Amino acid sequence: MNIVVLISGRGSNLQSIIDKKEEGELDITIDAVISSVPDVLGLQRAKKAGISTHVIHHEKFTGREAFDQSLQDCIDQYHPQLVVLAGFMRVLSPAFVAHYQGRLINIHPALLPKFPGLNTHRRAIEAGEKEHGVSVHFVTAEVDGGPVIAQAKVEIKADDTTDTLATRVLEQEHILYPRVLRWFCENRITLKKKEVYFDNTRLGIEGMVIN
Ligand code: NHR
Ligand code: GAR
Repeated sequence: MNIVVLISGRGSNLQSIIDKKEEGELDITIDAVISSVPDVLGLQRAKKAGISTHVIHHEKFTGREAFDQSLQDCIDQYHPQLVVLAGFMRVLSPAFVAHYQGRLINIHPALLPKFPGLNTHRRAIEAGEKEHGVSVHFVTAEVDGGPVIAQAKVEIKADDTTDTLATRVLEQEHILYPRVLRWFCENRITLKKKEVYFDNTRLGIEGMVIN
């Protein structure tokens, strides 16, 4: 399976995918890594793994449409089967999302539909949640509102800070995203009428819960 990965920063999720591929546990080709921000660590990680990189710097565009069009043109030269958002920080326009319907996924650090958007760890602690975690979902026009494919859960401890919680969630992210990609490779995941199917069984709103 050919994928293109979109990033905006550190790229630790990208690294987890590269590592599983290099361990021979993930039968994918990463055609390219595209960053919306220049000079980020994720670009170095990609180059180190011999992957083509592009920077499409969002600040250089006057509107979201122009940025999204440039991103789409860059992606489409590779004809990927799946486009993978991994710490990608720009909201994508409805036209962009429609173009990749069923083949655009994101990893979001919360148990969706709880805590869409930013600063999820702080918000989960402040809300007094007992558990938190990470979701992989299909991207739709509604930000972090697309159908969930899978989740991993993390207990929130009384002494957790945003940082300690983020660290434990990130550990789960690095397990969950490669696993979901593997399911895609095995053709086990499909999107039909806004619902996710795993081996032809329709999943609930949590998707597959791996822990
Ligand atoms: N685009 C669409 N249409 N739908 C989704 O579900 C998307 C998306 C783009 C990105 C990732 C998401 C996350 O996992 C994602 C999902 C950035 C923002 C945001 O508000 C929100 C959600 C996500 C990513 N970004 C600000 C913006 O104005 C910029 C913030 C910044 O640059 O630091 O685009 O959390
Ligand atoms: C991850 O925690 C990811 O879930 C989150 O940002 C981090 C990126 O880390 N994504 C978002 O918040 C998307 N808006 P990484 O660059 O090291 O993979």
